[in-house]
Formats: sequence, C-alpha cells, structure tokens
Amino acid sequence: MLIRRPPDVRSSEITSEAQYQTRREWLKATGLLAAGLVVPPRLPGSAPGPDDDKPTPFDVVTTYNNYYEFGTGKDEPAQNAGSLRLKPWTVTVDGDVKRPGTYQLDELLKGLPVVDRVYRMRCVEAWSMVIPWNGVLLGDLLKRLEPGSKARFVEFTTLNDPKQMPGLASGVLDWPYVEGLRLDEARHPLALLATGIYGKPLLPQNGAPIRLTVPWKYGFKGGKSIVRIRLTESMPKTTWNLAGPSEYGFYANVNPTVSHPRWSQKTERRLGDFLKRPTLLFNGYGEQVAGLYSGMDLRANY
Ligand SMILES: Nc1nc2c(c(=O)[nH]1)N[C@H]1C(S)=C(S)[C@@H](COP(=O)(O)O)O[C@H]1N2
Ligand SMILES: [Mo]
Repeated sequence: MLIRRPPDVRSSEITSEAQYQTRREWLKATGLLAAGLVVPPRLPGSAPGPDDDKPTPFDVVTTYNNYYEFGTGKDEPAQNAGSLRLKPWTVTVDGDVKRPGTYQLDELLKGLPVVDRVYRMRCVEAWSMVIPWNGVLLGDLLKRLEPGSKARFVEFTTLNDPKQMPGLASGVLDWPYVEGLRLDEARHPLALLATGIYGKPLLPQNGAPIRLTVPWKYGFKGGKSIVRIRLTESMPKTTWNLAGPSEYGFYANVNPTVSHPRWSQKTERRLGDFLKRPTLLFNGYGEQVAGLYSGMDLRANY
C-alpha cells in the first residue's frame, strides 16, 4: 500500500492466475497431485471451508507486521518495537463528547467487559491472517464517553514519538497516523479495541497497549497504539486517504470488486497458505455489517 516506495507489495503477493495455473500444471506434471502427496489446491472461487479460518500461528502474527513508525519492512516492527514504553499510557478524549479528558488507559477501560474475538484481517496489500484478539468493544467505550449530539465520526490518532519510533524519521507518511470511522460503524459490535492477542497482553508490534480492529475493513483502518480519540462532525482526514486518495478511501471496506489501481483485490494470500483464496465482500462479515451501507454506492465510497 506504500505509495512513495513500495518495498512490501511483493510480486509474490500479487501472483497472477497465470502463475497459479503454472503451479497447478507443475504439480500435475510431477505427479504429486495424482499421487496424493500434496493437498489438492482449492480452486479459486470455491468456498472456503471451516478449516480455512484456523488462526495464523502466533509467531507469524507477531513477526510479519505493518507498523511503519517502526520501519516499512514486515520484520522491522518486531525488531524495533520491543522497547516501546507502555506505562504510563494516556488517551486523550476530545471533540464533541460529554466526558472529554486525558485518561490513564486502565482508568478509561476499567469495568468494561473484555471479550475474545477471532477475526480475519485482510490487508489492502492482498494478504490476510486470522488473529485471536481480546479487548473491549469500541461501542462500549463510546457509551461511557457519551458522544455529543453533533458527533458523526470518530477519529483515532496514534503515538508519534520520534525518540521511540525510528520509522518516523522517514517521510513515508505524514505523521501522526490518523484513522477514523463513521459513528455508526464505530458502534457496531464487531468493532474492537484490542488490548490482547492470543490470550496475552498485546505486543508492541501489534499495536500495544491499545489498537483498533475493524474486521470488515482493510487492515490499515486499525490504528495501533492509540493516544487520542476525537468525536467530530465532519469526516476525519485520514493518513492513507491523504497519501493516496485514489488508492485508499475513507471507508476501505474489503471489496473484491473494487480493485486497487495497481492490483486486483479479487484474491488474497492467507499467510501460511500455498495458494491464493477468493477475497470476500466485507471480508466475510457482510451478514453483520452490510446494513451499515444500504443505499450507498460502494464503488464510489471505496
Ligand atoms: N500506527 C499504525 N497503525 C497501523 C499501521 C501503521 O503503519 N501504523 N499499519 C496498518 C496496516 S496497513 C495493517 S495491515 C495493520 C497490521 O496489523 P498487524 O501487524 O497487527 O497484523 O495495522 C494497521 N495499523
Ligand atoms: Mo495493511
């Protein structure tokens, strides 16, 4: 998704159908497929089975990351984020909200029910993972903070500390990293503020101590290491949208029929899989979330 320098959109992540055919042909030719020595690849377009959503191993989830404040390489966040100071951590709440303030994180979340959620995560770069999170519902926190009558959007700003984050020295994005949701999206019960992963406290490379996960949207909507939550009347100006408005929309709902200008979004590579799989509208969460967008043109509002 990087627009000024693309180190992480590897050609392996945008393997074409032609390459797919070649692999299949090769398997056939070597007789491996017929001999039952390899699991027959699922054909593109066939429905994923229940097994296909098994959690991506912990080691992969915590070493293959996008967190540009710690470097644009997938391995750099795990290498560079370990020393991130997580305590004290404050979150400033402002804008059109009845309980503004700068809160200690513990205080902000105290008493909110902690839930476990295993979510697919589809990066706009056409790879995906399945991640077991725990955390609090963003909707529960918003109820506590009481948005004002004019609030229609929620903006999230993430940590911008050059002393701790070597990637900030690069001009790869305009910092701080800002993301946002419409208020009704933010209140949807799938929108999670994650504070844990695989039953452990969240690791810095995954956005400790608190990050957003919005499983029906591309991964970049989930800002890591949040320090500010602002309720606004107008649509927040978000980092990736500002960087490449034709490539990264505000909505960023996973949608196989809306291509990125530089690659198709029809398929994805699930980390650990040999072959690509079809990408699902709303990342497979359409039954729950499609109603948020009824009457909206998803091609215009990508
Ligand atoms: N602050 C911040 N948040 C971020 C990013 C980032 O570079 N900086 N990358 C985003 C992108 S592109 C993705 S795909 C997810 C990756 O989350 P993960 O590394 O925990 O799987 O984090 C998102 N949140
Ligand atoms: Mo991403």
